[in-house]
Amino acid sequence: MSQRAKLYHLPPIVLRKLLISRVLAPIAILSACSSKPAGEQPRAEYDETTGRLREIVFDANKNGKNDTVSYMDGTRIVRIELDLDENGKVERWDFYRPDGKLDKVGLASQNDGVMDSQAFYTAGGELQRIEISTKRDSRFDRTEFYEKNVLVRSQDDANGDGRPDKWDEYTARPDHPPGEPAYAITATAFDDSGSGRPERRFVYGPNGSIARVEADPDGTSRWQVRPVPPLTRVAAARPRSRKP
Ligand SMILES: [Ca+2]
Ligand SMILES: [Ca+2]
Ligand SMILES: [Ca+2]
Repeated sequence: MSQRAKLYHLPPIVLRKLLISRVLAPIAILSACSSKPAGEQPRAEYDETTGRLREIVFDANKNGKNDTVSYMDGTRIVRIELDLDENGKVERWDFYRPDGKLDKVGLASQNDGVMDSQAFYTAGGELQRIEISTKRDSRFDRTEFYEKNVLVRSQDDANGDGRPDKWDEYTARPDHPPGEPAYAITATAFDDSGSGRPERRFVYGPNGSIARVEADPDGTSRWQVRPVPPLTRVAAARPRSRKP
């Protein structure tokens, strides 16, 4: 699992219980008490016209300073924004579906309020894919696909035209040495002509060597083997470790 995937696989903060036990209940208690405990208190805001609960601000890490905002539609959680290091910049967004299940999690890799990746989950809570804005410009130009929380393939829009033009396939390395990625790239395909589909493919052998070069110029998905170039090691064949 990549470092980024590990981050996303952190259990989403379960704020439904938290909101009830540590936020909504304390708000009700505090409103009935004359003496208040030290530190910032949870705060609820309501829509002026409908009276519906709209926002709850509270102290998730319990250090006396509010750090988290839960945007609400009545009792339903719509989105939670976390600034757990309290630098004034959100570093994580949890988005919820109308049925209450987690939809996606956004992260700011530089803890600056700029969401540069977002992870999507199945209805069962399994990581499905991560979209990454490699230039941090709100365009998500790389997508990683996961099965059972393992990276299996990815696609990149290297030339920025909105369509993928590079595709990688991966295999798990369950016995990877410490500090090395838990996966290795097994093949890389490129769209050379702008057709929007893979046309040339490198299939890698052990240690990143090129086992064969294939071409599919006609888009028939029948890959034809091409001569292997004399230098059989390429930098692109090495497994990459993406730091979030
Ligand atoms: Ca806090
Ligand atoms: Ca922060
Ligand atoms: Ca492209």
